[in-house]
Amino acid sequence: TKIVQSNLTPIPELYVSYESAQKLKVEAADLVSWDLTPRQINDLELLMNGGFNPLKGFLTEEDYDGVVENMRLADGSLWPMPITLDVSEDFAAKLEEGQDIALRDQEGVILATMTVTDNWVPNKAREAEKVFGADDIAHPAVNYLHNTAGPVYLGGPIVGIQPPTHYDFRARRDTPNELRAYFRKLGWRRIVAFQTRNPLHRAHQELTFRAAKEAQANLLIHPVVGMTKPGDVDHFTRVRCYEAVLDKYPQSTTTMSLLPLAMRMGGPREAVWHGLIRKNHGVTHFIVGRDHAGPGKNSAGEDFYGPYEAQDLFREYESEIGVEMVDFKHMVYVQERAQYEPADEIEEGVTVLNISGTELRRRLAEGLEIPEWFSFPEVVQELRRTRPPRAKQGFTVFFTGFSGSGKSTIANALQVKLMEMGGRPVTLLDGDIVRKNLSSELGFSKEHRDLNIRRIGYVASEITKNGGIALCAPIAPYTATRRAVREDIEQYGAFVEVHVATSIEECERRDRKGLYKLAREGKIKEFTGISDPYETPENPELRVQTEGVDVDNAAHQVILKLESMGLIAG
Ligand code: PPS
Repeated sequence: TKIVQSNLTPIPELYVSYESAQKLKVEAADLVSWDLTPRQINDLELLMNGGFNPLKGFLTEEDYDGVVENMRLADGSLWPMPITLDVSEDFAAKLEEGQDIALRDQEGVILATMTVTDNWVPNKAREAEKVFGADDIAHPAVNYLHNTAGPVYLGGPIVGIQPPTHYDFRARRDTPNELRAYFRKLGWRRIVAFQTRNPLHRAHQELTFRAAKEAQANLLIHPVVGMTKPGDVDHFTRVRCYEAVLDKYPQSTTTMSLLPLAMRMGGPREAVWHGLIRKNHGVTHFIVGRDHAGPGKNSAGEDFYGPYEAQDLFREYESEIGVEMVDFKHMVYVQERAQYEPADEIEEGVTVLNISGTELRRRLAEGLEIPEWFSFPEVVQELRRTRPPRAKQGFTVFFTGFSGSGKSTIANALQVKLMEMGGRPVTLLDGDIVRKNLSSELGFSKEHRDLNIRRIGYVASEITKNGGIALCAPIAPYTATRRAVREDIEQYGAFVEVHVATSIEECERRDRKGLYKLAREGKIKEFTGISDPYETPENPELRVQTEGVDVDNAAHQVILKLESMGLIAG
């Protein structure tokens, strides 16, 4: 393929002039406002600064259909990822066709206005199937689509007023045009970009440097600092790691810039999307690896995409993307020669060393050695600062089960046992206590139960983040809500779901509070297990039976689980 030198000219942005922006800000005070979600803020930033060129706003229905069906906008241009403004039904219902709305950040600062030309209810199952390959919520973007994104999409052109504010790493952030200008200034004509959402270790440094040499190009490390996969190392830590690795490249061959992209983990389609975004940022080459932007395993435990599907799709569209693909060489460490070499160039009989991502996390979690051949000491030091060994991190134990199943009793016993051990503060967020304090205004509708659980999850995530132990003991009858809480907490520490599996018959037989009787008589409505659903956890970290088991033993089972997970020192 012939790659056309493209960074010599600026690309179109959606911002108006400073004067118009000042005027618009005042006029927009009268407009109906939408408060953007974190993902929408990421999308909007790249829409406005030209990172998503040729898009001129959030997709219209016609563009969306084309993108979902065959990766093309209505005008035929290649675009693989739906960039949609998802909103609530209530918000969508109050809009008229052609109405201007103000798009605001989470503090209420106006970033843009949008003319709403399209307002529709998308077929999310179809979007999941076509864009991500399966309607399976084990896929982070499909989960987002069904459980976070609003039910209605708005589409229409954007008028950019100002970019979202960032207080972190400002000097490391560049718009597409700023990067293009930088490349022009340095006389860089061939630039290979490396996309990443992970800390860089020696193998990455080797492979990126080799890719640059092979392409006879300069290197742009282009990490994503917007939304990435739940559970990833936070971008603050990663950027400090990247800065350490940057010093390892020969001077003036390599630069780094932070990209405020919200990833979808969409594998092949995502690779094509990444290529288009990098093209807009003025690069000529792009590294696509094995399992590029892979979402992990599906609910059947299999990979969502083949390991080289992303490379294949990229290759197919390479000339249209306008960026040449450099395929990732899988680099491995050869002990005899004390250096990294491409796996496919190694003869038989040599000793190849490797530490997988899982093994690295294990060593960090347990405070074990991480050898210098694997990663740079500066990087390891940063990772250790952020990820102290598990026995020093905060965590949450989340009990779920029917009313009267024994959740609170076991949680109380556990709290005392943990306090006896000492080391970390313990907070018990019992169902009844929470309902008295945090959630006193709530009832037992699905909506109210979800709100209640999300509040508990929020408090538990703060406790976990700050190195404490949170014990939660609500009924928490809905799988999706429990999963959302898990995601909130796993950013900061372990989430240990304990299903207290006392059967509904046994709970009713015990009827400690006399509530089952009232529920049977219809005096309490929406009673879990009697007149309201309970979705049994399928894969809890632990399931405890309480029939014929005393409380002390049940709490001890949890302690053993915590020990086996490395959360308390044995
Ligand atoms: S939920 O679904 O997780 O928000 O419920 P939770 O906050 O744990 O509250 C459950 C306690 O409230 C009492 N109670 C009811 N439970 C279920 N359904 C209905 N309709 C209901 N009305 C009152 C009940 O005592 C629960 O306490 P526990 O400790 O679970 O027995």
